[in-house]
Amino acid sequence: MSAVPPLGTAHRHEKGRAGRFVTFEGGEGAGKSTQMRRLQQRLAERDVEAIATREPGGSPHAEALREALLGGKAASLGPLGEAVLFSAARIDHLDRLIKPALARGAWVICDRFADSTRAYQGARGGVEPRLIALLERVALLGTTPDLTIILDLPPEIGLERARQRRAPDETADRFEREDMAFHEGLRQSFLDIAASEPGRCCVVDALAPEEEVAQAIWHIVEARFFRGNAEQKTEQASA
Ligand code: Z5A
Repeated sequence: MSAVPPLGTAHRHEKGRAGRFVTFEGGEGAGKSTQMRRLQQRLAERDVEAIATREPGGSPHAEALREALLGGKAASLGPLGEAVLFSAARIDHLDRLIKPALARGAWVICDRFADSTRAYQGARGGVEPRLIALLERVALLGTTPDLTIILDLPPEIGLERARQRRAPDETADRFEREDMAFHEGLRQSFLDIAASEPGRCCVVDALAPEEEVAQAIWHIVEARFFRGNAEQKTEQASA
């Protein structure tokens, strides 16, 4: 069997794909949803259509699986069973929302993606890396993120932020209920992923105030996707 390509290096600009695919990763309450909204707004100011979506979920079948996964009904399957369900949800999400949007030139900004399976079910859940890599390859079939922002902060702060945001009648989900050692390990797992794929992943300090985090993310996005265009246009104009 051939080696599984790491996420972010395989077929990044496959045929028919014109938009950009940006994913947000990190622990609970790191500010992913908040920063996705802000990025979407910055892109809109540049007349870029950006679709914000999430995992697990983002399409009707995947949202149904989300309920089972986060409600804890799927926990009895064990981490490998859960990884398979997260991947099944991902396939539907890719087919129904992500791939069509990218093909028509829209950007897709996604709250969690395959790195979460690597971190939660793989590194923390103990599913063998080669099985996680295989599931990833089958689910993604080459649709890999152009950029992954990893929001990093101490887990006790993220969990507290998530707790404060919860409505009074809402309970912590299956993963939020894990112990602090799990969440510490998770943070390290995301940092390890970033270190292993520096071309795709950028770590951003999520402890900073919201505005500062948004600025840091915008600098990364601008440098990666817009500065080249501006330079190209200047070169063309002066040629
Ligand atoms: N999971 C998995 O195991 N395997 C997989 O393959 C996938 C997922 C895809 C999805 O949970 C769960 O599924 C997740 C992993 C697992 N585990 N859990 N739990 P989710 O979608 O329900 O939740 P989440 O992804 O963990 O995100 P979150 O808790 O909703 O947080 P967030 O989106 O990162 O943060 P936020 O909502 O933007 O901000 C939280 C609060 O902090 C809010 O009140 C903000 O106003 C505040 N905030 C945000 N930024 C700041 C700053 N900079 N300073 C101060 N306060 C801030």
